[in-house]
Amino acid sequence: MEPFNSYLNFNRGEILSNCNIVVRHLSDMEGMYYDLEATQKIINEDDRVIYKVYNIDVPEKYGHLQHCTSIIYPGRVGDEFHMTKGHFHAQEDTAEIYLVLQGTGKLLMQKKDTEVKILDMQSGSISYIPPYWAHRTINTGNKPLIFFAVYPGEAGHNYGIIESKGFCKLIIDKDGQIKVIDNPNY
Ligand code: PAN
Ligand code: ZN
Repeated sequence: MEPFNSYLNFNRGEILSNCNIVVRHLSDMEGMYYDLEATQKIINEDDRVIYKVYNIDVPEKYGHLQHCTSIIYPGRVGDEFHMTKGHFHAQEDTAEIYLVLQGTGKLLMQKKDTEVKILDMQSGSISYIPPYWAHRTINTGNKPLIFFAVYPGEAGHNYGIIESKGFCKLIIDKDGQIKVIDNPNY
């Protein structure tokens, strides 16, 4: 394989070449926000885009490095802030690095024994997600949250555990304050 460049628009988070784009509407995340009524209402109204991922095309193999940007648009579903689905890596012993370019948010991580860690995300923050930690990103601000991620080629994504159980914590807007609460459905 030959070396190559890609180009990132720092303000918009878009990558202009060698890329595939994943667009997640709210309907792609049904059941992941705890307010099911608010979810259904929004899906019926405009099924808004919650986030996009610009993935640079690299072989999903040991030795390579996957890299991408994620853009989480600001907003809430009920009182829960816009967020990614969240996942474990299919190869659980693989880590990841997130570098925030713009916006503010939280990085919610959880191990299988339900130990939880939440890190702040802001422009310039570099978060290290060690092996074995599931991870979800939450936009708690009023601008897009844009971050660049790098992880091992073979990591893969396991969404199933999070799709069925969620995380044990939720991050919500309570009267204009960012609050971490227990997930009532966990
Ligand atoms: C990130 C995420 C991205 C979207 O690139 O894949 O932010 O989140 P979901 O994959 O949970 O929908 C990453 O952690 N890759 O491994
Ligand atoms: Zn990941």
